Amino acid sequence: MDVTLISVSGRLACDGIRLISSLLKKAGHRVTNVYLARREPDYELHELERLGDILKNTDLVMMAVYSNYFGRAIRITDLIHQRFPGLKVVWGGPHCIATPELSLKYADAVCFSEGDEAVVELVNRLAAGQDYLNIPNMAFRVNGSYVANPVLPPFSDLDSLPYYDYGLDDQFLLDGELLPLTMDKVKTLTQQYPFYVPTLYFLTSRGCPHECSYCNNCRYVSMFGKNVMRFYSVHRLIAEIKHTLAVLPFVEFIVFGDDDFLARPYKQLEAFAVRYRKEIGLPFGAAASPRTYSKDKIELLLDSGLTTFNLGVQSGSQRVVTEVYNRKISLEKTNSVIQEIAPYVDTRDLTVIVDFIIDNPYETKDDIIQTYNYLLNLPRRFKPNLFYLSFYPGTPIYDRAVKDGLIKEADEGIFRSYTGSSIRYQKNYETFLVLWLRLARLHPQLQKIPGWVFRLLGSHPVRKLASLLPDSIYEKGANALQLRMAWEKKGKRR
Ligand code: B12
Repeated sequence: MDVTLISVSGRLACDGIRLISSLLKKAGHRVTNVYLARREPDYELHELERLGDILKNTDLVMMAVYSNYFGRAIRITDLIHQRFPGLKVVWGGPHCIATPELSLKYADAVCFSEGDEAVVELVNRLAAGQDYLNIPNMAFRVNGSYVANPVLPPFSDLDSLPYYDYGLDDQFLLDGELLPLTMDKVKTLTQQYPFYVPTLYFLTSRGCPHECSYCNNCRYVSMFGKNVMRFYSVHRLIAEIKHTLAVLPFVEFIVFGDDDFLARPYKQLEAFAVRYRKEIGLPFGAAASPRTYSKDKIELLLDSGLTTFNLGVQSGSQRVVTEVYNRKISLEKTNSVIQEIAPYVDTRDLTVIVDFIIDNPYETKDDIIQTYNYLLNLPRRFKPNLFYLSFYPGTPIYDRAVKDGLIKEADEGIFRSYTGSSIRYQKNYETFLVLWLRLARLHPQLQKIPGWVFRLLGSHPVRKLASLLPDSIYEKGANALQLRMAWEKKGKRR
């Protein structure tokens, strides 16, 4: 069958869609990949019409959808249905796992869990003209109603999967025109926030040991009771990284995108670290939580090229960490991890990025000031990363916000980018302070401001005085700081 795979994500994809492409090719189907890898400005109708050049020769369209690009997926799907009546559009990816029912309002079929087996089965059966409506992990509209088939157990034999498809054959980029993807373009598109060097995102496992209330992993927990950890073998990992680097020789940095890279048992991590250092040798970054962190694990990785380490803290308020985010981690434990890794910034030149979530309507001003104080007490050379809380469907915090009338279901506006947005819920002095402190920590000139100035700004009397001013001032101030950060990021890109 002739399949067109469209990724609507505003970044060049390095996720499941690459795997779907390889799986379909391995099963003997012809696959054309199209990336809509531009975040802004959004695609205009005349650009989307260009897809027609490919779609006129295709038998089936498959689209990978993140919630942030849900609106984009709807526009393309509607356009395809108008221009090519009868051409089926199948959706998959994180948004469909999050909310299959809503996705099926627009798509002809939806993959609501992992697609490794379901996608090949679906395309094979369509090609053979066989009935496909009972394929597990898939949902269909049957006589106008939503019908979801049973879900398969989590796919466990990761080593049996083909390598991700990074080839250039039949790969296109939509950007004004429909452009054949070239190595130069791939190189440019992989140099993005936050590293700005050609970066490969690579996943070594599936699953997550945590159940944070804001994360899509909760959907897997609700389907399976837990989000079972599964690992690629070390042998297989090294082989795939080598293969991918041979295809993308310009890559300078690898980010292991696993939700928690240190969830892998020590012995396996050790085998990986030894072989990685010897056979790959590129600097790499990884993320983990204080729960899986251990000194011996991090030292293994430091010896094999770890240069950037992301630690999720999320809030300086234990109440928010526990009650709002459902993270079973004490801030004392987090602090002890921070103290333990702090020396590596100097001794091993390690960049430590500490993640926090801001603009959460379930925080009080006192919670926010606890985050401010937490940030203030972080070792100076740690880099704070602030994410704006986004409510993704299928997560407990989304359900809570819908119930509390904070958001409307299916409203595209709620899926804001969590890396660069405007303040929506916490238009106050405390949030302004948090954003200001982040800028001060990252900006060389502002780093000279002594600690007592920040402590004074966060003190009770100053907060009391500040609360006399209207919130709109802090909203404008916070958004100006965000813009300033965005501007600096842009500067780095040049
Ligand atoms: C690595 C990663 C990134 C990397 C690379 C992402 C990329 N697009 O290449 C970076 C850091 C760049 C990133 C950025 C963002 N990410 Co991210 N990311 C992840 C992470 C940790 C792993 C993704 C992955 O590779 N998974 C493993 C693969 C195998 O799974 P998969 O992609 O879901 O594919 C399977 C199925 O979905 C299905 N499938 C996939 N595509 C298709 C297509 C069809 C047609 C079919 C039928 C099936 C199908 O089959 C696949 C195999 O089983 C996930 C969390 C997670 N554990 O999944 C978050 C996650 C996907 N990211 C998320 C988000 C929100 C973002 C951002 C929007 C954040 C922001 N800036 O605001 C950006 C957007 C990036 C973009 N593309 O524009 C959310 C998505 C939630 C949602 N409901 O959409 C997740 C789930 C984390 C969360 N918060 O819950 N991300």
